[in-house]
Amino acid sequence: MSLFPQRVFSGVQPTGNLHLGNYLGAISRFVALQQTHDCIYCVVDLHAITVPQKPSELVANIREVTAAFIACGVDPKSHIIFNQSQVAEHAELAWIFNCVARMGWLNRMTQFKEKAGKDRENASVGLYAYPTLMAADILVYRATHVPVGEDQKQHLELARDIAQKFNNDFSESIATAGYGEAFFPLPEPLIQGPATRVMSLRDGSKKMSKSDPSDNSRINLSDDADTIAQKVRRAKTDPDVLPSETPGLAGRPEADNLVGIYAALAEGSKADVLREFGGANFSSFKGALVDLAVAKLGPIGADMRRLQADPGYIDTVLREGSVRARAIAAQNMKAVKEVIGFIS
Ligand code: AQP
Repeated sequence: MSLFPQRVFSGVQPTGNLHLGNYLGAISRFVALQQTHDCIYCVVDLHAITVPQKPSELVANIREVTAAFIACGVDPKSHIIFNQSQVAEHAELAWIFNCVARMGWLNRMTQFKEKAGKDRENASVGLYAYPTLMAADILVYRATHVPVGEDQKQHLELARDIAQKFNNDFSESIATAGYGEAFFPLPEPLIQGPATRVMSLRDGSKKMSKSDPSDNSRINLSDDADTIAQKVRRAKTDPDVLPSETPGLAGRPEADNLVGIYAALAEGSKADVLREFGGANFSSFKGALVDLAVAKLGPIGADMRRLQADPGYIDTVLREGSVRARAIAAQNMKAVKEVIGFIS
């Protein structure tokens, strides 16, 4: 049982093409957690520049993610929405964590291997060190819970390892400074629901991703009703009808993916969906999925467009959120410096 007050933190990169996977795996969970927790949601722009970004696109993408948070139902008054680069303590704590984390730990990170690919020598140092910045994002608020998609599980485990090592390395100093046995909580991943890993609509073995060159592989939150309908109707399937029970989805990745998407949008389970659609062919199931996706995502897209038309409002939300986030981060950073032995 953690002695730390419960606090939720999570982030989304402003790298364009925000999609259904980001919504179902992360942002829809952010919304739900507001009922039970204090939440801090961050547009992680420092993470975005680990790969090249065009400045004019980056600024638009930061506003797009902010608009998505608000349009999906995150309340910037009761909780905090801000962009990472306005709170310098993220980068400051990340440096300290670079000195706590071990090379061997980072060498095991599969996302770096996937993103750097064969051109590893040419990848930025930032892309390699991405997980230590992510640990700092969470721990600078001493957050206890982190809603993410399944692809972030390994990075969360690393954040826990870093927190644990910091607590061990500085245990005496932490106790002397009056923080008891541990300064940082071990943050828990919240990977929940039937769509924690939404797959590409074109290939059930690949994650739905912002950077997939095929726009038909994903449903973007900015897609209009016709585009959503077209993409769902063209989604890859197999020749069989839908099974009546979940074990029947084994070995059928595309069917499993579409059923998972339907379940998550309907806020039910895959078993519920198969009870209703077991025995149906894909063309009728896809028709129902189009109706549901348009009903759920249409209003979000429209609200995002309305919000993005007023960049002044979005920038104010981010600025005000940053002031509130910085107040928490600065206090924790001051304590970290004291524990380490810096003079401040
Ligand atoms: N396909 C997905 N299914 C479920 N959750 C997903 N997430 C991402 N893709 C899926 C979750 O969305 C949150 C924000 O992700 P991110 O913006 O930080 O970066 P990402 O994981 O790198 O997103 P992409 O779309 O996959 O981008 P690229 O193409 O650049 O690799 C996270 O909680 C993530 O788990």
